[in-house]
Amino acid sequence: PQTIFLKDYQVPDYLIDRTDLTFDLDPQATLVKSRLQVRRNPAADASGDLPPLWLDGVDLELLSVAVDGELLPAQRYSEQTDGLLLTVDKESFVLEVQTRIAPESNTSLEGLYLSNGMYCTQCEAEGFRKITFYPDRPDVMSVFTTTIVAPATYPVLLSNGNKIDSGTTEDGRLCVTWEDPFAKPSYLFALVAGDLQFVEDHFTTSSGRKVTLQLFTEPKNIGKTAHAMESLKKSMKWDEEVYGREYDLDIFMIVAVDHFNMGAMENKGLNIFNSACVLASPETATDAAFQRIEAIVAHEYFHNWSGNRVTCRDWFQLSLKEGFTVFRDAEFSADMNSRGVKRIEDVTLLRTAQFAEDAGPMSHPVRPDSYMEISNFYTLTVYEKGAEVVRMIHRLLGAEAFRRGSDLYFERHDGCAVTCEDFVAAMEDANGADLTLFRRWYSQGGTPVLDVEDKYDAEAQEYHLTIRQHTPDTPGQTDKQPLHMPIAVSLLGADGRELSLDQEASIERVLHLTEATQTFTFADIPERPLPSLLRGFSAPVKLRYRYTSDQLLFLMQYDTDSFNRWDASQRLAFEALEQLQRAYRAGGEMQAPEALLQGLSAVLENTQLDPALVAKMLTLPSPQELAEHGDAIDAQAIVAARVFVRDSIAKALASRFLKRYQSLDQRKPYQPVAEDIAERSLKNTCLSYLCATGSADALALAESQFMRKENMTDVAAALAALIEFGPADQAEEHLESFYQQWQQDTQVVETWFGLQAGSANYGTLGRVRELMSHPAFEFTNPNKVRAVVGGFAMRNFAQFHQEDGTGYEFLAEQVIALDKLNPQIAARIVTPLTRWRKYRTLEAEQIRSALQRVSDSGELSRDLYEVVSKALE
Ligand code: B3K
Ligand code: ZN
Repeated sequence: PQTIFLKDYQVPDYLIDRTDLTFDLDPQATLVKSRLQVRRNPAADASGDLPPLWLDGVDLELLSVAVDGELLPAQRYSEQTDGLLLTVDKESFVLEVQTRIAPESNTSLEGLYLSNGMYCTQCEAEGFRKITFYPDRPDVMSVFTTTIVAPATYPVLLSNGNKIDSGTTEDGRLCVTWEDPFAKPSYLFALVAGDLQFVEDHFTTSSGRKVTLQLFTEPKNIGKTAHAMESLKKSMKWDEEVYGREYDLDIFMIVAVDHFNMGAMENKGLNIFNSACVLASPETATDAAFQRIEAIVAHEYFHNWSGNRVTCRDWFQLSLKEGFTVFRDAEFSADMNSRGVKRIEDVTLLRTAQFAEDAGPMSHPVRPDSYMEISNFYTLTVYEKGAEVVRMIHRLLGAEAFRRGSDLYFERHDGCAVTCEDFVAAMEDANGADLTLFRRWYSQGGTPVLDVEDKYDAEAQEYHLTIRQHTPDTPGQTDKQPLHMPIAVSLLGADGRELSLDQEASIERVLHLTEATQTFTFADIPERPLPSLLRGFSAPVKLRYRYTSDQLLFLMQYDTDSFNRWDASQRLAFEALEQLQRAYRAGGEMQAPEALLQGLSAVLENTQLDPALVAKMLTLPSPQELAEHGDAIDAQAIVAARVFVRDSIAKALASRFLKRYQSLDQRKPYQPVAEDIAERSLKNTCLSYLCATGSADALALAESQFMRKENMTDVAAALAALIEFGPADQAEEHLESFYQQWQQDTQVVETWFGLQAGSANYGTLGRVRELMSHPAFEFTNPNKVRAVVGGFAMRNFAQFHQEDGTGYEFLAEQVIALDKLNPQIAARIVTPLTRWRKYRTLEAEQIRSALQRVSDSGELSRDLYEVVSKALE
């Protein structure tokens, strides 16, 4: 496969002013007629003859090509494996192309495909070329009309924009035409056809436009739509209030689809969602699912401006829309729920998975320089680190200035396809700011490491902080430059209060770090302070400062920044876990982590603290996060150390866990609101620790909670505890009864699969293989593959890393099989095998050889080839 470089970007030779599509739907032979108004791009190089017109096209059967109504003779075009090349003899013309496609055979879930008999599309990034021949690139923006013809068994026929016509053909088929007045790139095109039901609501925008909101599902799921609809209305309101962004069409539709490669897609006016990311009811969905739905509905809605009205010039700029939109949805979720807890969750993901990506073979900057397959670059770096980059701009400029910048960005570039540079320039121009150095965040990859030292000068009453930054080499990038970043700092006095830092008595200062080494001085500091550094995780870095255990305990007790308060608990836990890993490897005795136990005990007693924050502080870093921290990883040592610490906490704090569990077990009607979610999260954290002791009383509590069936959050938490810590025969019974109750519900069955495959105790390789032959398992459904194969390989560290290496072999086998059906999913799920260099020799060799087996298995898709070849390099 070819590598594509950002430096080779050229503007398109031709533009498409109008795109008229007609679909005659059939599972094996859908006829697609396209009529394109083509025009020479005035911005393209005008010297010489008219260049040929290139149209991307993959897996299409070409039926005919006509220009201005005349069928084109074969010598005027040539069909190639990935497109069509036409000779051109005029500046503008109408091109008509007819193709045939087979949605039923499309298992890649890209382009037009069938999910449970429903037609749907996924075009981002390059799926439209599987529908018809087209300049399938985001800088070609066109006004679309779409006509859909289908048998009467598909009463719902949807596409982008407004419905302008509907009727019946002579032979009794249904026919509907949609028109989208906003010019858009092909990746935002969507079509849905099925026997669907919908719920409807309305939203009136700030300027008085009444927007119809519709959410479509298969009939069996219609009762699970309320939460997404509420989330949509909240998002619409929030985007008006916080960003001044109004919705721009008369209708906004969401469709739930069971077979989907990712979470959802922001197609103009017609968002398509993975069912798991939109459907919820208290009986079937956990709190985490409710919150995820709210966030994803918001994310896709926010794309209407940050993505659709202003889109990307090319796919290297993907973070322009994704980083910004993730930042927007994170702020929305923070406003709707607990801000501190949301930040902790996001940073945990970043530290666990994005840092690992940054340190792995696929490492790339927020704006990559090259790719083989763009689908592989919908990454944590582009999304989450990209959002951190936007967050830093927000921090450096301040909220008001940031808003001025975003206003200018939307105004300047409305209707255009632009670059990350344009975004930064708007932020600068609106504020007279200078982000010259800051731009390096877009081009330089890797996770910066900050080393902080401090000095207190009692005589001068001055406190000095010296920060040294360096970013390690990453594939293809060495000798990194210093980055510009905001470091938010407070200084705590001996009484635990923040010291005043200036005349206005500010308690926090944002330092602008721009150099490799820089010293910051705080004047009028009357005592030696304890620094609270990088508050709110103000930059996506690894910060090292030699805190003593006592200092961390102090921060856990007094820091008013909830992120740093939590982070202090994590630092203590890391220290303990790392020490215990060393003891395990040396065959020495494991000592209970006294400081951590002391800190957690105080936290658990503190009823003033947000219970969700307490739950987070009680949660140990995951094995995956511990692995990211280490090198020459010994997987068994990680597992052993973590189990030891968990059991030490469970034993030492058992009576406190019980007290807290009982006080929180209030049996109120379920509501997915922040306060209740917080209580349930602490209650279930307590339950899990209680059960970890293996005591019969504790397991009885879990059993009773499981039997009461009050809501899925409590049921799933109880079931997880029972299968992790309870006797095997009882676990089997509970799993069986759970399945019997919920077998008709796809989302719950996915939860059930995931619970088992991800269980350290229960999810053995043998069990995982059994799950894969369960009648409810479907290899062509990404959610089920993610639940079972992903649950095992990505969330079940203990079993996946069994010493005989069979876990790795199993994953290789699944990846090879998946690649034939769905390359995008294969290329994602192979990730754990690509990290082999991080492990000590034994595991590294086993993992590498599994990866080699994938590489040797025959011709790989471009997606999988890119990931595997880079990992073996
Ligand atoms: N923009 C889509 C992602 C498409 C991924 C294509 N492989 C969802 C989102 O970020 O909102
Ligand atoms: Zn997005």
